Amino acid sequence: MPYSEKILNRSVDPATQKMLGRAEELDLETAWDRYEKMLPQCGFGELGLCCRICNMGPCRISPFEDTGPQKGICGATADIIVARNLIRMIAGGAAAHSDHGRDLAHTLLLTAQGKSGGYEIKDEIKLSALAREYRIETQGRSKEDIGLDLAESVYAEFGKQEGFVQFSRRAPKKRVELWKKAGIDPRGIDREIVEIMHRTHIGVDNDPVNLILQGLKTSIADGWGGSAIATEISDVLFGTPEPVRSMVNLGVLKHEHVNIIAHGHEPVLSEMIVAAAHDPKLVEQAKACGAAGINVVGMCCTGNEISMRHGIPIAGNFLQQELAVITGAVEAMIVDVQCIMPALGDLCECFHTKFISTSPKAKFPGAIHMEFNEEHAMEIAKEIVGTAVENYANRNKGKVFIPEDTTDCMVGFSAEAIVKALGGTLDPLLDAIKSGAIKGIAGVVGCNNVKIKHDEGHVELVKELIRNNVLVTTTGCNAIAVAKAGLMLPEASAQAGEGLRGVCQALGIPPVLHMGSCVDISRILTVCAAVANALGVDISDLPVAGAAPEWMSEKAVSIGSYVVSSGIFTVLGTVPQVLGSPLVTQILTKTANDVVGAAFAVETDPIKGAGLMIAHMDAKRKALGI
Ligand code: SF4
Ligand code: WCC
Ligand code: FE2
Repeated sequence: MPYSEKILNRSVDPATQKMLGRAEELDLETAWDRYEKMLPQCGFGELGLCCRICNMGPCRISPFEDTGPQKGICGATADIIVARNLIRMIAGGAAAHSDHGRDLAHTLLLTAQGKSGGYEIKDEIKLSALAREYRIETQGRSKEDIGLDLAESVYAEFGKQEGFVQFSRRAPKKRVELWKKAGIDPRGIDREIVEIMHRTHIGVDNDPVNLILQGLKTSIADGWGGSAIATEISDVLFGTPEPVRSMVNLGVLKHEHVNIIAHGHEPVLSEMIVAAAHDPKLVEQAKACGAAGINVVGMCCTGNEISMRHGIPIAGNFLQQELAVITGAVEAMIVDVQCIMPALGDLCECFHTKFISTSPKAKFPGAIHMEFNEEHAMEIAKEIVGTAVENYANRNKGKVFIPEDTTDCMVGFSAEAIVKALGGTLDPLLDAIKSGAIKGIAGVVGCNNVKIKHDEGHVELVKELIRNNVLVTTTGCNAIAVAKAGLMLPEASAQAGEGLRGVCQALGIPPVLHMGSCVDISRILTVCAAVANALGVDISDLPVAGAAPEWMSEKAVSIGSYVVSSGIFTVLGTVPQVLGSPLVTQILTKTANDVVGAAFAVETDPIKGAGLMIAHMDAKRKALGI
């Protein structure tokens, strides 16, 4: 079926195009329609020039000197307002990732105490490695005893008042010294987030540079702290990912099965849903209802988590969540936290789909709340799956429309798995970088955003990078976009430049390595730190670059900030709300180089964005003399 110009402009993904056509047929509204109704978006907001921090406001600064106020009622200038708004976004993002990490620490604590319902410590090698980092005794101790000490140690990172966050010491010495010198070495995770909220209260910190430095400090507490804890403790509890085959896109939903989508972020819930779906009684019950079985699939980062640990298929990325419901084939959309559209409530009411919220932190209009807790995890997971199974009888088969599209992919390249694929040491990778077979390493991450054609920014940028012999690592919704485009298969090395192709063929790996969910960007940092340490240089000396071609969330703002703070040049594909302050824009795109040895660039054209990254890598190679 040929699609309207409108649909073709919304997404490059064929399954998404089909579902947008279906949504039109059924007269159902999606995020794209709501975006169109929102236009024109507020110009003050777009520039970051609106302040509602106190009740004398809202205040807005005119971008043109002669046409309106240049100061808020308290006297705050555009620079102050933009800087405050920006770092409040960092606080939101860092809080989200770090709370995710905290939940994992909590689950490990309960598991070590024997109080959790169904979890166990799966990766003892990782447990011991982390214990060593914290100088926890491992000799002759049970995994539960070690786990208890580790849980208490990582838990303590959140409320720490002085000192430093342990995992940040994985960074090269030079990097840590630089953070200390700039005053941005975080003392504790929660402390830095709280300090942002304090400093941005009316009448506290009114120096844009000082504000931004606190933003960077907090973001480091996220990337090297909260996110790293989320990643590492997930590995301890659920296993460190290893390469596994999986499938992506809406075609993973099945006509004859009970379809359950696990959407959100934390593996604590989704791991149990996956396990519960194998329960023989529930499978039997599904069959008694006329279904062929139970089909659990993931969405957004939950999708990444269960896919890389179990090969569970991923239904789609952020902008596909509504479309999944519109297939009419979903018995339950189970959610925990983050990136879940409240629009799902009304939409699910147009179908038989049960929208099930599970976290005490995240309730939604139109959702049934089945609260999850770690103590009774398995029991509750079975109850949730049971609800989905019962709902199969309510599916209206005449209303089902599942696009056939699926793509195979290979996922699960943890840092450990990469080293393993390299034969046990980083040397083959270092040699390939030195010889120029691999020009550099890119981390391409982040969301979807209705402001940019869905998946196009992701796919085009990544294709251009691999064509130019850049090895790409990816997480989050970028990973899902790129997997849908078929780039996460060893065969995709045919699309890579000659050097990268040779390396991929020799190792049997794809040119784009799936490293996990958004918190797993900490894995990318770990790899960069290991490469820098092996070469005896700082991360900022390496031919590496980051990109977030379609970013939208506050988490992405925190991510971009810690990636730059770690010394990695980063290209943003959607324009951040900071252009109202030439000073803040200048700090982010130029001055940051003098402080942390890296900066941001904004480039909405993905090919040009890739070009900036490649030019950066060439310059770094030259400086290294390779
Ligand atoms: Fe206006 Fe200042 Fe209050 Fe912001 S803090 S709303 S700029 S008076
Ligand atoms: Ni991470 Fe962005 Fe996806 Fe949400 S799941 S939409 S923050 S990239
Ligand atoms: Fe995510």
